[in-house]
Amino acid sequence: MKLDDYRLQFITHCNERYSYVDSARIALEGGCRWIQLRMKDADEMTLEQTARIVREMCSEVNATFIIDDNVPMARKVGADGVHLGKNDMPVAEARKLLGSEYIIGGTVNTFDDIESLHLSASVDYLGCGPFRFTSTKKNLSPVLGIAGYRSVVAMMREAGISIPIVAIGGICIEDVEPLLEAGVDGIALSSSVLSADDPVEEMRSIVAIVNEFSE
Ligand code: TZP
Ligand code: MG
Repeated sequence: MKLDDYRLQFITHCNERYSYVDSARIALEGGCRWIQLRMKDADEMTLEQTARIVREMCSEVNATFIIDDNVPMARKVGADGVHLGKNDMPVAEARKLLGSEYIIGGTVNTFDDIESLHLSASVDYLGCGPFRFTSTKKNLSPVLGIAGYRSVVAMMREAGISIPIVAIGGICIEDVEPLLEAGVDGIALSSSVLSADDPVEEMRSIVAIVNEFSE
């Protein structure tokens, strides 16, 4: 993917109003073109069924589709890639299995994490967070805030590391511009869209902010 393709990722979730599939549909309808299917507690069969549906939905609009954690599932359903957390399969091992065509994202919280990923593996983008507290993820690392991203981005530039960095965790529409101004390449979010009165419209507004910033 080129840098502009890493600007905005929607992470699927479910709540009282929406299923995982609904959440992906909302994001796509709102113009987001990068979906991560994240179903932490799902069994393999449910994950596969959902992944096949979301794969199809993404293909219809030319959106990128990646799956959290599960490398074999990404291959099985023809996803475009995976997102790997710190306790998942190591990025280097995933790269061996997937080859160079798949997108691999890795979770980082600090510049040290970024340096070690950079040295040890060919990762396509970094999911760096959390920006602020979020209940979407359990066992959250310390929050970075805007200042945290500024400093991580500065250290990356200093070290000549140019992997796209995507901010994640508790991000609302008001945070998008300040985060991009702080130097991150992209934004990943979930609950602020799903909890909006009109989630499709919320996604549309976020897409517009991101596009305006990229121009
Ligand atoms: N990793 C760090 S925070 C997070 C993940 C998957 C959840 C992001 O979702 P939300 O609802 O936008 O905080
Ligand atoms: Mg994970």
